[in-house]
This record gives sequence, structure tokens and C-alpha cells, in this order.
Amino acid sequence: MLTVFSDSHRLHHGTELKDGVLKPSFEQPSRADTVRDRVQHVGLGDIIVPRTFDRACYVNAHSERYVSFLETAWSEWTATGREHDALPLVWPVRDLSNEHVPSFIDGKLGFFAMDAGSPITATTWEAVKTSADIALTGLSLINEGHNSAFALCRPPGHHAAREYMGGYCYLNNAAIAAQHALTQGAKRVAVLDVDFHHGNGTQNIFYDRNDVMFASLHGDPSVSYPYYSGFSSECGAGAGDGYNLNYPLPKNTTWHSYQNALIHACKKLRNFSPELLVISLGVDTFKDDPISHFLLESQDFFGMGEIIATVGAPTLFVMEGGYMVDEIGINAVNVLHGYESKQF
Ligand code: Q9C
Ligand code: ZN
Repeated sequence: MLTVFSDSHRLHHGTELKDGVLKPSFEQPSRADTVRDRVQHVGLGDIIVPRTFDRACYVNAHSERYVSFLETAWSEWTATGREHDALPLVWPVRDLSNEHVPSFIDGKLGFFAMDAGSPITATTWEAVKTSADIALTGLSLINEGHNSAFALCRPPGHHAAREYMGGYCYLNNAAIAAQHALTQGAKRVAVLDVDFHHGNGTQNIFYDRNDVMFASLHGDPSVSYPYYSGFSSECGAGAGDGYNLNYPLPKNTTWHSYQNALIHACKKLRNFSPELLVISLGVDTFKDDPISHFLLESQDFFGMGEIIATVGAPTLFVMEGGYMVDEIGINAVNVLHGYESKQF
């Protein structure tokens, strides 16, 4: 399997508020480098750099005004004399108005964000754009005849919705690739999200659509981030009713019960007969992940890849979360090896 990777991810290294103090984000540059090292170490296949794509590819999954915001946020922020990471501090919740986009950057930040987990720095946009291009390049490889590809994206994308960032995510790499496949003529695309956190952004982007079936296995939102999305009652809307499948699982879920939910989801996706399967590959379901609450062991990720292969479609793996940096490479590559073990 080919891997798409770029050093540009290092241009993004932000902070997050933890225990009352701004600290380096859990979502750090060493994550992608460790996965790249593992891919090389085990000889998974060649590692290639991303191609560049039109801005239109991002705007098909996000709104024009949101992409414009991401492009100009840093210059608007520094124009007010500030030099530290740009973070939102106020949000248009419930009865507050979201009819008007504020013209001042502090208002825009809250308008286009779900939380304070996605800091914007001077070089964030360059890294974010390249991350989306990595996913799009992975899709190109599949279009050119590869059965699978690994888009080693960073920053991650699955919390980014049509119009907002959050949870370390800015552009939704998996959704941008899925949407581009449809734009290029695919009739049905499946997206399976195995990150510990609900893929609220991907759900949001495709919620009313029947050409994308989205399934997500994740920590029960009653107790796990993102808290306000990912309940099993969220099934899709309008034409998309029945095309959104959520599998919230309790804290301390082990492979035994995870596996059953995964097999169920993969059967549903197989019956949809997608022309492409996009995997939002987070490995924060690992037992030692510092911010998540499942108990998967490294060897379980191999089994995850084997089950993913039962969907029976060309598969684009898109890197999402995973914060136990020591094992992130082993766990991510185990999924890819498990998948490959079922290809003939
Ligand atoms: N103290 C992804 O895995 N904050 N995003 C958690 C930690 C947000 C995770 C709080 C977690 C977002 C792509
Ligand atoms: Zn996650």
C-alpha cells in the first residue's frame, strides 16, 4: 500500500487549554512522524508527497465563507496586534443569533468553531491545506487503479463540519476525499469512522444525503467528547434518512464488544455496495490513549483491518486521532496490515 505524507504537517503545532493552562496540544507533530517511521520500518510500501488541488475541492465539502475564514484568520488576528495562537472565546449557542457573520476576527472565531481545540497559528493554513491534499492524492491513487491507499493526514479532519472547526480539525480530509469521488462520478461512497471520538463533522456534511453512507463507532457522547453528537438516534435527514449509523459504546469498551459493533457496521456498509470506502482512521481507541477511554490492544488493530476488508470496496485510509505517540505507528500500521492480509 502506498502512503501519502508531507513534512508540511510540522507547520502546525498549536496549544490547548488543559488544567487551566495553555499547553502544547495533544495533537502534536511527532504523531505523524512516528506513523511515517513505522510505515518505513515495516516496508508497507513507498511514501509519496501530495499533489496540489483546486480550492474548489475543499469548498465542495465546506462552505465558501468558512474556507475564506480559515485562509485569512491569522492575518486578521495579527492585524489586531496579537501574536499568540488565535482561539475562540464566545459562541452563538441556542438563542444567540448566528444569522450574521461578525466582521471582527474574535467574533468570527466563535462563529466558525465548535470549541477552543483548534488553534490557528501563522502556518496552520498551509499545513491544513496540505493535509486535505494528502487525502485527495490518496483518492487519485485509487482512481489510478490501486486497491487501497494510506493518506497520512495531519492535522486530522473528522470534527470539522461544513462551517466549523473543532477537536484539532480544520478541513475534513475524509469528507473532502469522499465528496471529490462523488464529484468525479462515483454514485455511492461509504465512510467508516473508527476514531474514538464521534465523527461529528463528517456526519454534518453528509447528513441529508443518500449517496454517502456514514458509520461511526465511538465513545458514548453522554460521557465523551464531542458530547453533543453521536447518539444512535441520529440516523440522517430527508433523503439521507437511514444513511447515518452511530454506534456509541461505553467507556472501557474492549475488542470483544467493539468487534461486534464493527462487524455490524461493515455489513451495513457492504449492503450499500459503495464504489469507495473511506476510513477515518483514528487509533485513540488504544488502551493507553491519554484522552480517550477504550481498551483496545495493539494486536486488535490488525483484526480491525481484517474486518474493514469485508466491506469489499477500494479503501482510502485517512489518518485521524491517536495520542499515545509511542504506539501510534504500530497501531495505525497494524490496521493497514490486517486489511492487506485479506486482499488477494
Ligand atoms: N483533555 C481527534 O481525535 N478535547 N480529536 C479533549 C482533552 C478534544 C479529539 C479534551 C478531543 C478531540 C481528531
Ligand atoms: Zn479522536
